[in-house]
Amino acid sequence: MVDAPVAVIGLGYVGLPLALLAAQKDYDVIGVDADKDKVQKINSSVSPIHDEAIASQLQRTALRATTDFADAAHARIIIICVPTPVDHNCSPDLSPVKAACRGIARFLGGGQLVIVESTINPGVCEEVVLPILEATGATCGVDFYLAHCPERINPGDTQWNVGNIPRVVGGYDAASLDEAVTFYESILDAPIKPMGSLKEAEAVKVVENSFRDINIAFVNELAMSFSTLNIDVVNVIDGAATKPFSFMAHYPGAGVGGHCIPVDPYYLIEYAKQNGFDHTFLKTARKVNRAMPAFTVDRLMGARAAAKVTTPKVLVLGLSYKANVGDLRESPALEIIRLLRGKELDVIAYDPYVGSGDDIDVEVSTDLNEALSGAETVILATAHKEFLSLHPDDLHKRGVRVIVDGRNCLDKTSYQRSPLVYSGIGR
Ligand code: SAJ
Repeated sequence: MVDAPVAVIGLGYVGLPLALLAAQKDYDVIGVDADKDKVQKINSSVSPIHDEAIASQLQRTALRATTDFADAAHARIIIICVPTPVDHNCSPDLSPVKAACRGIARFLGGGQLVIVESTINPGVCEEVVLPILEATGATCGVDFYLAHCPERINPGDTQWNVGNIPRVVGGYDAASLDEAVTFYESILDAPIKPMGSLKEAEAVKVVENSFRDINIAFVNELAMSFSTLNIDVVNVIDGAATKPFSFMAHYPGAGVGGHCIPVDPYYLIEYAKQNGFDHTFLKTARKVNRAMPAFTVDRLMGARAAAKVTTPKVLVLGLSYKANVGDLRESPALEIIRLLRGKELDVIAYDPYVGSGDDIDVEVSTDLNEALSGAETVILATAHKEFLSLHPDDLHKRGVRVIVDGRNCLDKTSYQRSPLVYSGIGR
């Protein structure tokens, strides 16, 4: 057993894999989470998330979970992995991070290393985290150390995982940086890049996700433009991607969801604004991506008119924000449903990873064939692997007359040869 007990605060898609990995590397690990059902599941070796690897590791881990911060008082290394969402005004919400800091502040003073993994904008460690941690009299750099190592978990990714993803680390001071790099070197099989400051490490994550958001916005704008020019944007992107350098393919779709990409740019936008800079480009990209659900619904209304469909029922295939995961956060499908209802249409949904119990106010069918038989109009909003083999003849037999391929993941040619009216996003 490594002589440095670890406490992981927040046992979600970031904290739980990290806690399991540290425990696997012979650290004495306790996880703290506010959700007692999640804690109870973990202590019963049941995975609280759809993840086979997590479920398997839980069968053979010494990790313990608790809802009580006091159970983590003995920890030498404390890692904060709580969510950093935005509120309905797209303003950063640091309340989970603040609550986690308040939970651990009273134990500081024995030279602990506090690491923040949650995605935060530059300045949060020094201007938000530090004051809370020092509020009980402890002094950073003397009584405890502080570092930031932004999480890079990619849900659903079978190649990159918490153990092999390269990381960056920033420290409050040299000792904090050194302690954090040493810890991550002891659990990761991946390069670790020390950054020059906490702010540089904070900036890395919001920059890498803003990079993704603006690139998706670029192809989404192309999709809207090429729809009027009758050019297949997917073929054009694939053509551009044959260039072996200086091009990175992204693809248009029904919108940008999840806990990272549509959220992280706002953390930078807001902090820069507070310091006198207006990120017009980042804001424009966000505006383009947020317009995609409406663009998708417009494609649907045009296709219905072309097919002279007047029946009100619409089937939405896919509710989660990303293919082959069951995560509804910021999912474009939910905005699409809201817009469809605004047009007096009746919506039913089917998602193999989401059930009616997932706190969602739409009728969710449990059977794909049954769902397909009930609607003349279909929108594919998430490219789950179960949908990729849908054949137009099968849909036509079930009475489907219109399909909008919101992720351009179906075989356009076969659909265009069928009696169905097919519409993609930019093709
Ligand atoms: N999307 C597009 N077009 C694209 C790529 C994505 O419309 O070309 C949409 C997706 O449908 C989804 C949203 O954007 O609604 C986000 O998709 P994502 O693939 O970026 O998935 P996330 O949100 O899980 O992003 C994570 C991020 N990882 C971390 O923040 C640690 C992100 O940095 C990764 O780049 C991303 O995974 C990834 O590459 O898969």
